Amino acid sequence: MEVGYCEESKMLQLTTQPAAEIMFHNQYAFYSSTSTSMERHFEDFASSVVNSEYMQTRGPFIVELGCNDGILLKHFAKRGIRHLGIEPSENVAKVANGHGVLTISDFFSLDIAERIVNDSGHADFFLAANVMCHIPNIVDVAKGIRSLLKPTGVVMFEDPYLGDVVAKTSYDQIYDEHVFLFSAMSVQYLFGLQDMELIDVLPQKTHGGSMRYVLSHRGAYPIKESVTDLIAKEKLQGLDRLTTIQTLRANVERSRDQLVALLKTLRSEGKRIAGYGATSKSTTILNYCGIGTDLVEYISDTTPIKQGKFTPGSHIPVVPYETFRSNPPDYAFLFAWNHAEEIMAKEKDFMSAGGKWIVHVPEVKVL
Ligand code: JHZ
Ligand code: SAH
Repeated sequence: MEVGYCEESKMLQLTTQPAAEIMFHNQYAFYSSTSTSMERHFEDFASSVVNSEYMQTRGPFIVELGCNDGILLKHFAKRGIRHLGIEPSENVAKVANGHGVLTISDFFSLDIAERIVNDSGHADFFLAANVMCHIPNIVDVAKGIRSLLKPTGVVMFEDPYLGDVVAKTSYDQIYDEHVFLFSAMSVQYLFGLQDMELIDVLPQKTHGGSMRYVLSHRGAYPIKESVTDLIAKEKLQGLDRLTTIQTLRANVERSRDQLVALLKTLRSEGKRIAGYGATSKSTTILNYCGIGTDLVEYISDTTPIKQGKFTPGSHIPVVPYETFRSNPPDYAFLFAWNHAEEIMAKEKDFMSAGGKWIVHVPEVKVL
């Protein structure tokens, strides 16, 4: 896996990516609704759309890209609001259907957008969470969004934010599925090519620091101060310069060395270490740092489809959560660090029995 940075578009991106069909299919391993805090987040997102200042009609049509198990769209379905999810991973789309969510099982593109316009008309809202950053032919997607959106329509999408990755050295946001790490500057550039513009930005706590981007056709709505403020902040942080990314690389290397040293020290003291959450992010940590079963005994995860399998490349067994309860390690490596609050709240027994946490973001340390 290799990362490149474009000084023209200000985009941080993978230079190669596996074919989409290898990653998104009928055995997709990530179900959005495995976290209660994410359930709450998407319920709030839905309410903010329903009560949005950009809502121009009593009968809106809402399209969502990558709706997964329906964590967001089910709130529109429940209210009887016309909606459509585009979700190529059939196993998760089926769960969404079970919640009354209407889906098309396909990869979004300009072609699909035109088909939706023919069949159902233009969209009032185009929503997406943690999926725009997954799609390499992003210019085609932006074209599709432009043709699908009503003249007064609004796009709201959120993804892990480059500013947070740089500030926290959270390099585990870089993995096969994440072809892009966006900033306000790169999003403005991308949609500017389609005569669209960024009208608001809303920082989110999810996934270790995300940004919600609000866009419309150029001139449809005033641009909020939040946009100019964030872009000024990004320039101060250096997100418009390769040198910042080179500093990130040095920080990543330091973080890796500290992490491996900590794990080795603990193991040499005879401590047992197990992972908590077989996240996509952990794939980068394990492979980049060269961590295998010599350091991490197992990884516990509540997702049935992940259990009984092995982590890609590093071959650490993924076990049911019950194993963590019945055979807890001395140290739990929090691979799902973005869910720390939720997890710490439910692991009081582990901690009161002397269990400790290893975290690597924003710094490698033991809690
Ligand atoms: P989590 C995935 O990334 C992949 P991941 C994807 N590419 C993406 O962009 C984001 O999601 C949105 C488990 N768990 O959210 C469930 C527990 O075991 O950090 C999940 O397997 N116990 C689409 O994988 C994993 O951890 C718990 O108490 O990095 C969390 O995955 C909780 C809360 C979770 O995303
Ligand atoms: N929105 C959910 C799911 C994110 S996971 C959340 O935030 O939790 C990313 C989802 O996007 C997966 O379900 C995947 O199947 C879907 N996806 C990937 N490429 C896509 C594409 N080109 N068009 C539509 N959906 C896509």
